[in-house]
Amino acid sequence: MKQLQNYIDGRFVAGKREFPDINPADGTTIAQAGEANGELVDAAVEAARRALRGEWGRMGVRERAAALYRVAEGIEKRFEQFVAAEVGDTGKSAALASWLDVPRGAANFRVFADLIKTAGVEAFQTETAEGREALNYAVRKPVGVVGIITPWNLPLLLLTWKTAPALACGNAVVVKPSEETPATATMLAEVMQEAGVPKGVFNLVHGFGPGSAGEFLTKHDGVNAITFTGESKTGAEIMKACAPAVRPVSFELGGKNAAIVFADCNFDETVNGLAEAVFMNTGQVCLCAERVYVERPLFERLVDTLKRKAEGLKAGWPMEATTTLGPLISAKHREKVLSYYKVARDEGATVVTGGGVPEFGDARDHGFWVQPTIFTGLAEAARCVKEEIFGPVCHVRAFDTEEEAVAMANDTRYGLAASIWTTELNRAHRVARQMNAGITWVNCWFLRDLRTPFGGVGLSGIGREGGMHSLNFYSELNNVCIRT
Ligand code: NAD
Ligand code: 6OH
Repeated sequence: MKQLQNYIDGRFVAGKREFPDINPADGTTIAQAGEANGELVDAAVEAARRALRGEWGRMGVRERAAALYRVAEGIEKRFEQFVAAEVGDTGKSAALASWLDVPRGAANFRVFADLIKTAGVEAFQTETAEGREALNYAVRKPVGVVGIITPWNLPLLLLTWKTAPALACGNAVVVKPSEETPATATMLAEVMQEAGVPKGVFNLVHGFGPGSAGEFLTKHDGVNAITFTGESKTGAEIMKACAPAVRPVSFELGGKNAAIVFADCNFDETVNGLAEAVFMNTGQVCLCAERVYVERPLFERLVDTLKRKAEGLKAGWPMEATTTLGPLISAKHREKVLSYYKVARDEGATVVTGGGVPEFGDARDHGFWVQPTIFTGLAEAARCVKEEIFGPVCHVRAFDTEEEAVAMANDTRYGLAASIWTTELNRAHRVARQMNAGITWVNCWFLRDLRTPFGGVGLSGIGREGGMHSLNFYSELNNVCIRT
């Protein structure tokens, strides 16, 4: 059986205990990962601190950027292997991993290498009271050792989204991928080694959250900042762990995202967009729309067409070209999603389609599949309209006025992403500006430009990453003021 090891100080190191890496498509164990205990997390942090004092700490921007380009090339050279590893860990289709996860893994390194080479700093000329002048300019310095903790839904994409800018800024990192998806992170360590990234710059520890590598990392005195993507309640725990040392955090957390569909939308484009926004990656994208608000004249037609889209999804083996829907990540997550399917029915929902578990009559029956599901008829206060489910599911509700739609969309403690579907330009601008969200898409969804601010409000996160926002989190600015 394949062993997935930690990567510390440029060497692969076995864990102190092993845990299984399970394929969600059929429940089989595909590898064993070695959990890092406190001692190994200490070793990883110390290696990172040494790297900052060594060759890496002295390296100029151009040389650092060159290392990041080599990492991007290393991912691309092993493209098919990365796809297979991501597919094995998540059950997502090879088509999706080839289109989204793996290309973004490489793109993240290229984009931040480009950016760090061209990033300027602020400078101000200041007149003093006595008529002299001062020149102020900010010097960008690494924060130090950055702890990076990521979830299982887009494993390589999210790990590299944080690792690339952290390294671009000259930090050393200790990454802790989700225990559900250890494979592509381990391959990334191999790529780092092959790309000649100096030892200790990129360290990988495997394990869980509480009482394991995740918690050890967040509480470690040698870590200068934590960046985390995952559930809001985990974010709260990490914040507590970081509080005593006032360690800065950057959080990309959950969502309960709304889509607002106006009767003047381009119908076909809208339904195709919504089908992606609700069901992509089996609904396991923080940006997925779980609440769809539709202007009343379009309600029945939209529900009916979205239902046909849901029923047309092909829950298949990941490597089959026709597959458009994968399983959920784990038995535990399926229990959670199914419990929400039940809660919805108990709360009086109409089940338009789905609501259960598909039967295959083959090994997939041991995997963690659920049917894509659409509900209508719930009150806005219902749990399934308020709480993040993180599955292939949405609730659709009719609205009569723009004001009502905006009010319902914004009535959430989350605030990550919204989408608006309309062909009326003024309305698009007017409604977009009112969205209580970090990201608002108009007539599209999950269309990314990596230079843009990315993050959420409320329970959806703290801070923004993307472009200069990432560089600003992963660096400290030292303002130099010179009186001339
Ligand atoms: P999770 O919070 O359970 O786990 C995320 C990571 O945190 C894992 O690596 C886990 O081991 C670690 N962890 C758990 N408890 C910890 C602790 N006490 N201390 C330190 N580390 C700990 O999230 P998940 O189930 O892996 O992912 C799904 C969630 O992630 C959803 O809520 C989803 O919305 C959110 N998400 C958000 C974004 C975003 O950009 N906003 C992106 C992807 C996923
Ligand atoms: C959440 O599941 C998706 C997050 C996506 C990004 O962080 C990104 O940069 O596209």
